[in-house]
Amino acid sequence: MAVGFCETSMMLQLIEQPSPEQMFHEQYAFYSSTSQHMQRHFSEFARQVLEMGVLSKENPFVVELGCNDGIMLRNFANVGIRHLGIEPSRNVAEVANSYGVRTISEFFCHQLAIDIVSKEGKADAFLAANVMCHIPSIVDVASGISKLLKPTGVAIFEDPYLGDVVEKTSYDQIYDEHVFLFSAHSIQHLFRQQGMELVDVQAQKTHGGSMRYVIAHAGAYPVKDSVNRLLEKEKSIGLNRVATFRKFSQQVEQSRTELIQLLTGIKAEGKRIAGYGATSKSTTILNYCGIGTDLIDYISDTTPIKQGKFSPGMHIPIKPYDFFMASPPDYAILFAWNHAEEIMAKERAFIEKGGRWIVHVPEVRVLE
Ligand code: JHZ
Repeated sequence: MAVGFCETSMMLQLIEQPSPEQMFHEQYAFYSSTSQHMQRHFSEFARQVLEMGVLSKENPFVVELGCNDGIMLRNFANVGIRHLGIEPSRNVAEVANSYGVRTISEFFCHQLAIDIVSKEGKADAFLAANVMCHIPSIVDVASGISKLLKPTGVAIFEDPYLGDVVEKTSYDQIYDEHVFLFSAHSIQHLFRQQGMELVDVQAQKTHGGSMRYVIAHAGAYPVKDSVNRLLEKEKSIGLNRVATFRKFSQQVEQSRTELIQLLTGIKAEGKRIAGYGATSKSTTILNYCGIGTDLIDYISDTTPIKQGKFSPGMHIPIKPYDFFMASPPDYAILFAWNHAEEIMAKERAFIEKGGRWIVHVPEVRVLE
């Protein structure tokens, strides 16, 4: 796995990626609703969309790309708003349908947008969260969005933000599914090609630092100051220059050295280390740092479909949460660091029994 940066599109992206069909299928392992915090985040997201005043009074229509188990669209379905979820991973799409979220299992593209418009009309809002950065054919998707939206419609999506990744050296956001890491610069460039404009940006705390982008047909809405402020900030930290990412790669190497030293030292004292959260992100950490069962005994995860399996590449066993409770390690490395607040709140007993947390973002350390 390797990344490249283009100074024209200002996009940081994977050079190669598995095909979407290899990643998004009927055994997709990530269910968005496993986090209580994310459930609250998406009901708040939906509330904000409802209050923005962009939905038509008559028969509004909201489309969400990659709706997963319906964590966001549920909030529209519950108040009787016409909606459509588009989710290629069939198992999670079935869960969404079971919650009354009308979902089709397809990959979104320009042609699908045309088909939806011909059957259901144009949409008032197009939503996506942690989805757009997964799609290699992003230009085709942007073109589909421009076809799908009404003249007054808006696209609102959020993804892990490149600025946070660079600032926190959270290189674990780079993995097979994350073909892009977006910035305001790259999003503005992408949508201008479709006659659309970035009109607002809102920083989010989720997933270790995300950005919500609001896009509309050019001229439909004024561009908010937030956009220019963020573009200026990105220039000042160099998110539009390749030199920034050369420096970033050195920070990533340094982080790897420190993590291996820390884990090796702990292990040499005869202590047990387990991973907490078999995240996609941890796949990058484990493989890039070469961390296997010599250092980490097992990884605890609450997702049933992951349990009894092994981490990709390094083959560390994934155990159910009960196992962590029954056999707590001396140290737990927080692979789901983006859920730290939620996890720390429920794991007080682990600390009280002498357990300690290891984190690797924004710096490698044992938490005091
Ligand atoms: P989490 C996935 O990435 C994949 P991951 C995807 N590509 C993406 O973009 C983001 O999500 C949105 C478990 N867990 O959210 C559940 C516990 O065991 O960091 C999950 O397997 N106990 C779509 O995998 C994992 O950790 C807990 O208390 O990097 C968290 O995965 C909690 C809160 C989670 O995303």
